[in-house]
Amino acid sequence: MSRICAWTSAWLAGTALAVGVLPGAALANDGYDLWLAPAPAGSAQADVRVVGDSPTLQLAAAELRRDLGAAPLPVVLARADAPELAALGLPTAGLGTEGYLVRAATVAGRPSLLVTGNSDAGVLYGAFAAIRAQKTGGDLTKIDLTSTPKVKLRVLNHWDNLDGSVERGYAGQSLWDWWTLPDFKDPRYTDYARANAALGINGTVLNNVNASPDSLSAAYIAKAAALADVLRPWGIKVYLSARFSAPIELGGLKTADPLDPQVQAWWKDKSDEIYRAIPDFGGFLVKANSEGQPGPRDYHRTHAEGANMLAAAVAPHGGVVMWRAFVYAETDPDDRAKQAYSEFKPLDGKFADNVLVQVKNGAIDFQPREPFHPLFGAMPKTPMMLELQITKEYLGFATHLAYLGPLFEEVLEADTRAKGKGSTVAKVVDGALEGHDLTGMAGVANIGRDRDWSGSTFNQANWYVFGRLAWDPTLSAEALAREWARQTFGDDPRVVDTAVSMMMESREAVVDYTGPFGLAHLMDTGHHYGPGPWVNDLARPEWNPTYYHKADRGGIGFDRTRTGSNAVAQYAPPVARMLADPRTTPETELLWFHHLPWDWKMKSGRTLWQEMVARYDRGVATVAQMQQQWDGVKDKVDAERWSKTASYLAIQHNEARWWRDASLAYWMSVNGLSLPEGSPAPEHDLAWYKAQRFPLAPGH
Ligand code: GCW
Repeated sequence: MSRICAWTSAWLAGTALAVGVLPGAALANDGYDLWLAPAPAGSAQADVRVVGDSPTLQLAAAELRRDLGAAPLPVVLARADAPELAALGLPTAGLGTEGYLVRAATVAGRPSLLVTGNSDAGVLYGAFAAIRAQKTGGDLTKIDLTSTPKVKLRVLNHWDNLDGSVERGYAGQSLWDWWTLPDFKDPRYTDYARANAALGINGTVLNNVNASPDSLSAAYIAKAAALADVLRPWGIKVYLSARFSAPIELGGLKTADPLDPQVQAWWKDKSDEIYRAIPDFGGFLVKANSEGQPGPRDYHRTHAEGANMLAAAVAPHGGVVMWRAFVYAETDPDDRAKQAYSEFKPLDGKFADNVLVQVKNGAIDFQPREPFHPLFGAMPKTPMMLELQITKEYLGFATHLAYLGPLFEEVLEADTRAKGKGSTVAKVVDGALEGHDLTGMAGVANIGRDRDWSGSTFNQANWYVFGRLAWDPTLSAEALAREWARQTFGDDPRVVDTAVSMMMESREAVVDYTGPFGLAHLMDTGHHYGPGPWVNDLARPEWNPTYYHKADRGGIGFDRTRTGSNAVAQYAPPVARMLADPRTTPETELLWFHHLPWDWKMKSGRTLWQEMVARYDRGVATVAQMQQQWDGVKDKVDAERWSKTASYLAIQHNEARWWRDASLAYWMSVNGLSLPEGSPAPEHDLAWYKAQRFPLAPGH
C-alpha cells in the first residue's frame, strides 16, 4: 500500500512511544485549552468586581479570575452607563455597541484596571482583550486600549451534517451532538463559545450549506434553540443554513417558487416559529443553485428574488440573509471563474436591505492561492460578505501545517481599484468603501470533536486568525501569529520565534509543492486529497484538473485574457490592464491568467519550467526546514503537543514530496522536458501516482 499509510502507522507508533516513555508528563497538554490556558495552578486570582449584573458580566469576571492570575491591579467590570463611571469622562461614545475600553484608571477612589463597553458583550470582549494583553507581555498598570469591531457579523460556518459528519471536516465528528440535544448540553459547547468570544466571533451557522430540510423541522429548531441558549451569554447568535426547497420537503407544497404566495407564507411561518424558540436568531445562510442544490433559478427567478423572499420572512424579527455567490453550472460553457460575477453583478441594487451576498475569497474555490474574487468592488449597492475557508480542504487537511493568516491577509489587502487606489477588499468587506453598515465575514470552521478541536495545535491558529481579522481586517497576519503562539506555547521567545517563523513560511510552502505560479485545482477527485493533475474523465468539464491547467506540449496555464475567456475584464480597468499582460501580471498568479510556453522567460531569467521545478523543490525543502525548526524546540514544548506536531510534519514532508513528484512526473509526460540538473527524479513512475486511491479519506 502507499507510503501514506506507512506514515500513519509511524505516527501511531511514535505516539505510543511518547506515551510509553513519559507517562503522565507526555499527557500534560492535549491542546484542549486552545489559546486560553488558565493561569498556572496555585497562582493568585485576580480581584474582580462587577458593577451591575448580567450573565455576560459574570462570565467576563469568571474569565478574568480563571486566566489572568495575579493581576497588578484590582479589576472593575462595568458597562459604560454605570453611574460610578460618569465622572471619568471616558471616550466610550465611539465604541459602538460591541467595542471596549480597557484602561488603568482610578475608579471609586481606587487605582483599578477598568474594563468597559456600551454593552455587556463589549465588556466581555474587553475582558478577553485584557487577558490577551497580559499574556502577550502587556503591562496592565499602563494599559489604555480601545477597540471597536470593523465588521458587524463575524461568523463561523459549520458544514456539519445532522448525522454527525462534517463536510470537509478533518477534526473528528461534529461538535454538535444533535442526537442528545436539546436535553444534554455538552460542556464543550460552553468552551466553544468562550473560545469564540475571546476572538470577537459573534455568530455561528450550525449546519452545512448543503442543508438537510430537517434542520428546519420543529425537533431540530428545538435543538438549535438549546445551543442558542448556551451561546447567547457569550454574545454569539445562531444562524441556520436553509434548504431552498424546504417548503416542498417539509411543508408538502408543490413548489418552492419564491414568487408563490404560499411559499412566501411558509417561510414567514417557519421564521416566526424559529423566532419563538430563538428570539435573537441571526437569520439564514443559503447555497442555492450551486452543485445540485435547489434554488430560485429552478423557477426562472433570480437570486435576488430568492434571497428577498427569505429576507422578508426574517426582516420583522431583525434577521438577515447571507446569500452565497458560489454558483457555477455545467450547462454554462463559460469559464467557471467568470460565472458568479456574470450572474450576480447585474443584480446589484436588487437585494433587500437585510441581505448580504457572501462571496468566497477567490472565483474558483479556496485554492492555496487565488486572485481576489472580481465581485469585490463590483456590486457597490450590496453588502459583500467575505467567505474564507478555515478548514484546509485544499491545503493538506488537518495534517499539513499551513497558517492561513498570510492567505487571508493577501485577499484583504488586494486592491480592487473600484474607487481608485486603496479600494482594498478589506474596505469593501468592512463597508468603508461604499458606506455599508451591514457587513460580514464568514469562516468555514475547522472545528470538530477532536480533543484539540481543530485536528492539530497549529490548526487552532487558523481559527484564531480568522476571528481576529473578522474583528479588524487590517491586523497583520504575522502579529497575529505571534499573539497566538505566545498565548498557546507560553513566553519562551525561542519557541514563539520558531513557531512564528514556521507559520509564516508554511502557506507559501503549500503553494509551492501543490501548484506554483497561479496553478490551481490540481487535486484528486472527490476527497481533494493529494495530486491528480492528470484527471480528465469527470462528468462536468470544470471538475477536471486538466480544465484548469490546460497543459500541453506547447505550454501551460488558463488564458483568461481577451484571446481566452477574458475573465480579466471582470476586474476594474487598471487591474484588468495589469492582468492582461503576462509581463505585468504578478508571477504568483501568472498561470491563472495566461497560457504560456514552457520556456517563457521569468523575471529571474530562467524558464518557466525551470522555475516551476525550483518552486516544487523549494516547497519540499521548506517543510524539511520546518521539521528541523520544530526539532530545535523539542525540550521547550510539552511532549504531547510536540510529538503530534513532529509526526504531522513528517507526514507533511512525505506528502509534499508526493505532490512534487506526482506533479513533475505528469508535467514531464506532457512537455517532454527533463528535470534541471540537481533536481531529484520522482520516486515512482506516473502510473504509480495515478493508481493511488483513498476511498476512506475524511471529510467528503
Ligand atoms: O468546492 C466545494 C467543496 C464542497 C462545498 C462547496 C461549497 C459545501 O468541495 O464540499 O460544499 O465548495 O462551498 O458550497
